[in-house]
Amino acid sequence: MMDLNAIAEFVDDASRYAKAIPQLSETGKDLTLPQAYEVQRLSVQRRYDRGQRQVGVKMGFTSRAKMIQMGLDEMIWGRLTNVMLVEDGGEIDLKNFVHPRVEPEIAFLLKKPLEGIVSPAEAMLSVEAIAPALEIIDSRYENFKFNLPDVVADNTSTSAYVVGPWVRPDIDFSNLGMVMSFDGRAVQIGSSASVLGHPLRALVGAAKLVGEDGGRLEAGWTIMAGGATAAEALTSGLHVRLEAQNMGSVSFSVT
Ligand code: 0L1
Ligand code: MG
Repeated sequence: MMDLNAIAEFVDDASRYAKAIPQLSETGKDLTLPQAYEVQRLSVQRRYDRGQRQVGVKMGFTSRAKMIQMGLDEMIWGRLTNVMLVEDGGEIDLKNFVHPRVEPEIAFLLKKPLEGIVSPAEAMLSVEAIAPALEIIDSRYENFKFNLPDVVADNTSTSAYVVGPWVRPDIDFSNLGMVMSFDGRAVQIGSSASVLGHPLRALVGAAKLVGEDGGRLEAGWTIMAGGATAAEALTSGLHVRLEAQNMGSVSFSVT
């Protein structure tokens, strides 16, 4: 019998103390996907017990670019807590991370709860605003290597996120250019259409997957649609900026 509580403590400590751990699946802890989501729930519960609260959900592997980069092709989700939010223009400190990477995303702000099987049009009715966003992923596994249950147990690598100015969702955001730059040099260029053909489909997927888990997306939450391009490694001193067509920009620095 696998002790899921012990594994939850193991992955939570790795993230809390920014210490790389061996892949679960390589060290005799081969989880099923439902067990991996249970480990994620238990590990994030440890964060809640330390005073953090859930403020949203992030989707993973919603673009071909991300699937190819990590060699996995199933949509996954993780939990965002309040301490993960970095203010736009703010700083992150490398010492709080193992080997962070950054990827460009679209974020949704919900005004109404959303749950279960919904159409894109129904999902849209719950959206208060959209924003360009950057997710800082930091797999706790050595060499950023994992299989699907490993990454799910590790709260899908999420570690921090930055959200730009919220804009009304009545613009057509199905195919907007996204340019992520490091110190003014473009390092990834993509389109919001890389996210499942339309980022709204990531919100539909979030409602479905979280619903299957017995939960729902809450009003006031932020839903991250998933990386539109491959992620790029962060190093000290970088200034990272995402410019999203018709939406504005978002940035942060690394110290
Ligand atoms: O947005 C994403 O696709 C993040 C996936 C999380 C897993 C990872 O790439 O570490
Ligand atoms: Mg992401």
